[in-house]
Amino acid sequence: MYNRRKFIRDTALSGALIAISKNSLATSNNTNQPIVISTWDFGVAANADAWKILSNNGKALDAVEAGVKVPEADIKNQSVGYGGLPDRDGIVTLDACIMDHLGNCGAVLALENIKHPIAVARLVMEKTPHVMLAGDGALQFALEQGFKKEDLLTENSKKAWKEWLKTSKYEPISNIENKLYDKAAPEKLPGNQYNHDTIGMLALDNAGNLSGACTTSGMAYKLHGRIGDSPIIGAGLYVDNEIGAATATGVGEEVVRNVGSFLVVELMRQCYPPEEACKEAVMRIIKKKKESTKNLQVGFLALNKKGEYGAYAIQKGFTYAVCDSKQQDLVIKGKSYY
Ligand code: SD4
Repeated sequence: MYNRRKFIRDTALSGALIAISKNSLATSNNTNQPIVISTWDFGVAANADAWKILSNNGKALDAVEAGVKVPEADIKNQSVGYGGLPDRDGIVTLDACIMDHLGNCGAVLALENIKHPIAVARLVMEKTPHVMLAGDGALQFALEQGFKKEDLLTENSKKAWKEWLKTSKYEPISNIENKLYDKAAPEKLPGNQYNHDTIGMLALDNAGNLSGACTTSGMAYKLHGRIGDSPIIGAGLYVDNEIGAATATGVGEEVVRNVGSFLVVELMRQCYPPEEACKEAVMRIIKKKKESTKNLQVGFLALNKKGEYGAYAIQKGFTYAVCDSKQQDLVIKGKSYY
């Protein structure tokens, strides 16, 4: 556990030194300027669209919505939005949520046939007195708001699902990123292995406000109706404009059990630097699950009010993308427990 007293003492004695030390526990854009970070390598393209807004003095909320729409619309991305892998019944169901600097939030759960669940989540936040809409109700709301019904199951995803049906073995192999990271070709992986990667995005704008968004097709071949952490405020995403923001990726059940993103933000409130906050949240999972975490992946990503960021995952291979005025396409390998 990061020692708070030590942190305060160190900060008081040598704040400047800590900032430049190799052992510094926070990575920072060091300017308090706008910044956007997001999960995985595909976050680079998403950040680029978010950055168009942030760099024009736009709002973090608009930036994160625009940013995560990129993977949502990407037919090649089989874990978010259009083209996402379906559930065991061959149905693509999408989870998404969004949260702003005022603590407003909106979410859609198990939404079908709408390409941009994040945009619907934002309207739930802005146009209803509710936070979450699920299933048919979410679809009905989306249609009323003018969204078009579309078939989201692409030929590739249908093929992968049919392949999976041959064994129907549901076994999320959660350290799959290791294998991808080791350059295994994703198309060679059996259908049930290439099964997760959510985009979680956190942004700080010129006005010093934070927002976040998280969107996914969830675990591939899940039971119909299964909801992960991604649309659950506090689990897949949390923003507190006084402190910072956090998002999660990986096996959603473990993130929900530990209210992961809220925990990360609360740890930052206790002066944990972002990476240490993410690490402590990962350790909570590891302490409870012990041996069974060997095949489990959960990663957290955090950004604090000062623009400092960090990440930590159970398995190696978790990457995240960072974009600010100095660099637009930086990908960082997150640290990990194993
Ligand atoms: C879920 N957390 O539905 C999502 C999946 C994911 O990286 O993040 N994969 O449980």
